[in-house]
Amino acid sequence: MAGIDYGERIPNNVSLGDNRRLQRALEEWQPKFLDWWMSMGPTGFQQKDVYLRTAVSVDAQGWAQFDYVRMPEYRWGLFLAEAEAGRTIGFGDHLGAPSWQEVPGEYRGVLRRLIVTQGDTEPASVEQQRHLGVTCPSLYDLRNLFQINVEEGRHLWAMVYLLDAYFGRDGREESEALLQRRSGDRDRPRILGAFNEKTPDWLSYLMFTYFTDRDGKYQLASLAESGFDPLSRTCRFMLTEEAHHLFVGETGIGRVVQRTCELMREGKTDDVRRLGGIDLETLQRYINFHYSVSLDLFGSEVSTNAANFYTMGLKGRFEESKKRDDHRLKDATYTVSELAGDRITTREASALPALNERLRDDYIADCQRGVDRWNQIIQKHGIGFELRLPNRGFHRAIGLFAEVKVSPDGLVLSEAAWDSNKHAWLPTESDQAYVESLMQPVTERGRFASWIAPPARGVNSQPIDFEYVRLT
Ligand code: BYC
Repeated sequence: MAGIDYGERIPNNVSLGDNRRLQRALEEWQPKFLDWWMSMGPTGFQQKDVYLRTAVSVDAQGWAQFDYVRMPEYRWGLFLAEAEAGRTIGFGDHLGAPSWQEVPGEYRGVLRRLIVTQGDTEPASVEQQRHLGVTCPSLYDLRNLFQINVEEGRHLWAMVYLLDAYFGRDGREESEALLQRRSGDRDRPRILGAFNEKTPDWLSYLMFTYFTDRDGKYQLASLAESGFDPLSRTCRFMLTEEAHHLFVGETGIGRVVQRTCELMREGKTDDVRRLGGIDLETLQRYINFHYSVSLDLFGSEVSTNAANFYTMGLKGRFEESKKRDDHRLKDATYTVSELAGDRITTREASALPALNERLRDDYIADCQRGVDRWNQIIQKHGIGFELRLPNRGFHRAIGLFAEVKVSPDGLVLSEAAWDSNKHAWLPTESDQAYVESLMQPVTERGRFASWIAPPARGVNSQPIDFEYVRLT
């Protein structure tokens, strides 16, 4: 990349053109990223023109430029939200001190671990989604998939920027390792559980963008509060992109619900599988699965790691600055779940180690809002069915509930009771086979697969039948 115009090739607002050390690190990393993108990124469409949004600056005009781009030529940029003059640390032991512009030496390892964990999820999701393009339900959906994929790639760049610019040699090693772990690989798995699950079909993908990307929103918002200013600014800009991913999930599942209801009404039947739709019971089982694996992403209910991240000033609460308390929480308490025999109860715990649970509570309330909107669609069709979030203890692998079996209604069950009921609560092999059978590509402009309604509007004021991906 010697002699290149960095502003053109790698749009940025981090003065990349003046930073030789960072240039050298990226010169080494960028070709490896491209190799990873070509071998682990979207299969089959790398040479197609896709109508994509590219961020070329952080202001209102520059952050969302739309044009046809081939994905390997996407300009992955490095952006931080504008600096806030005089920003101070908003919580923990360093409350009120100037925010750090360099890595605080005593917290170096912990901070690096947080950044690596965040960074690891980004390429993981691209790997999980790489085979979806060939079974797209429409050109509109195909384009949205690729938009998300390139932006997850950019979010990886964002974390690699922090590692390369602020952590020296060990940061560069971590940047490489981010390209070496693989989702679902037995020997080199991705760090967090949900990112090693398969995303084999478009229903799973829409659920993932609703539930798992929403964990991203809450984790990024907590990191955006960080006393380490470059992390805060990076995450603030990432959140602007994240909104589109959540939109794809919420409207996507809403469109599936809409289509199912239309088929139920038109066919005067609950058996929409006969008509090429996805029945509401199957949707409920997919919700149960994706919601529960996403709840695990918040970690244990009581976690000294979480307390330390906060006390050190590295990771705050969701909307920390809007909260009216002492922002230190040494004497505060918070309600967490507890197992009392076969019942789930609550108890007051110290607030600091309960921070994961608090963030999970914020997340749960947000998840419920979308479910309510899907239920409104069902109600409008006069159908007596309600989608629900299962109890937080259902199907968990991390924390208090990992050791027990809990029904969607929150009853602690024997292994036998769980085994005889789980097929009613989680996607079965036959559900998966049915959903897979629906995954036939629809690539004609303006047409949509049988199981999903068209969106209310197109991308960037384009019509719904716009050629979002040029396949010829
Ligand atoms: N799977 O004290 P604990 C996104 C580990 S998503 C596997 O309970 P802690 C995106 C944990 O690492 C947002 N392991 O948890 C979405 C720890 O291991 P060590 C990603 C897990 O540390 C869609 C041990 O268990 N960002 O952006 O308080 C598409 C004890 O853990 C899991 C972040 O997560 C799990 N689910 O909290 C694309 C933010 N849970 O350290 C992108 C950064 C826990 O003892 N990460 N463990 O070896 C964090 O803040 C924290 O690491 C966690 C865990 C909240 C994840």
